[in-house]
Amino acid sequence: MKSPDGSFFAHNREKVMEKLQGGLLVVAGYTAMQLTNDEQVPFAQEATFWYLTGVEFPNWWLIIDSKRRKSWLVEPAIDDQHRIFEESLLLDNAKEISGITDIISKDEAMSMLRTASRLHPIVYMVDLPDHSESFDFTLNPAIRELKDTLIRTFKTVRDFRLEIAKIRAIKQTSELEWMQSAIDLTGAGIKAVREKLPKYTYEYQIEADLTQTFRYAGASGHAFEPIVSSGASTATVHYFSNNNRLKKGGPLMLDIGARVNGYAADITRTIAVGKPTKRLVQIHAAVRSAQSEIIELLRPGLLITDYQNSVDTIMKRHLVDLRLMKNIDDNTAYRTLLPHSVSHGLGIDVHEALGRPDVFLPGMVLTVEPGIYLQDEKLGVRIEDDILITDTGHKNLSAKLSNDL
Ligand SMILES: [Mn+2]
Repeated sequence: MKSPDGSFFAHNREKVMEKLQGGLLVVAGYTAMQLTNDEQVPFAQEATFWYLTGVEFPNWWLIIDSKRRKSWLVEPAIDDQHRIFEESLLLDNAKEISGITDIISKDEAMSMLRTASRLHPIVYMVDLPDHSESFDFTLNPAIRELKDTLIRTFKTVRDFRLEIAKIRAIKQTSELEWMQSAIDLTGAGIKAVREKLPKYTYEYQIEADLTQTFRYAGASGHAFEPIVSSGASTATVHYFSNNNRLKKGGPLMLDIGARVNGYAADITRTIAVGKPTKRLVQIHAAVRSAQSEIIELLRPGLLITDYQNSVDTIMKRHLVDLRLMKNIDDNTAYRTLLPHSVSHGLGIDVHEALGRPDVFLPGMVLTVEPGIYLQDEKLGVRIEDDILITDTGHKNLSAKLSNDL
């Protein structure tokens, strides 16, 4: 399998250039963030910046001038102290990975942008994600800083994020290969856990084995904080402390994804620890059957709103059958029993934007992850697979992995 290389990133820039139609685009890579004292959070690059450059180091910029059909990488100013202490990207390596031969300094970039502003009253950038104001965390400052700089230099700054999301949403053959290997590795990790299940006492032992499986195989690691929840914690959608003792007869939920060649998998299985309780068997059967009904809906051309309505109908029918809802109009109960959405895009970002499409298109990859969460009974079940929309229907990329209890 080929790794992402200069020709892949150059191809992605070509697609962006076509959409820019003569326009100028500046993209910021993320900056490094503090973990504590002088420790740095493990660096993760902004997904679109990576998609267009392959650069996995902080504080770089990319400039694309589609009129001149040319790209520049802008290197960060790194002082001698940092150059000695920290790993940084060598210029030759930056050229090789990105396929961009012109690397300039921030000062050179600024003077180039000032000149360009006479020709281009509009500059495009990749702005912050949708609804970012409603996240209760601090966003990476790199994008805000670039935006402030561009506002001072150009007459108009426009967001190109939606256009790039539309490009990124349709996976190329090579991207699908990388996603499949992330999915296969994640599946292998979950399968190994299932086989070794009687040997585990604590959730963290399972997390440790999954990490070992991923890193040993050369994956960059977990694509997101791994969820290894058991017993009552399964009723929490995003539990991540992974410290509890496993309880016999109860559920074990693994919501896991390896990252391979830049691409994420995202798979959930709910497994019984020992002989399951009747209730667990019942809820698991309902979620599994609902999930397979939902997956069967997926095909190109299906309206997203129709899909969402069908998902709700299917889930509500199962919840009414289980007597967890009195009738299908009880939306308050529905949102408590299933508080998250059933699907999201998948790719470089674990929650990848699909570019707000009206219909599903061939090449899109999304998760299907219905769940039922019973707070009172301290029980949750979720099953999640990764689905590719094909020319004629869909393909479950994680179908090989058993979804038995
Ligand atoms: Mn997911």
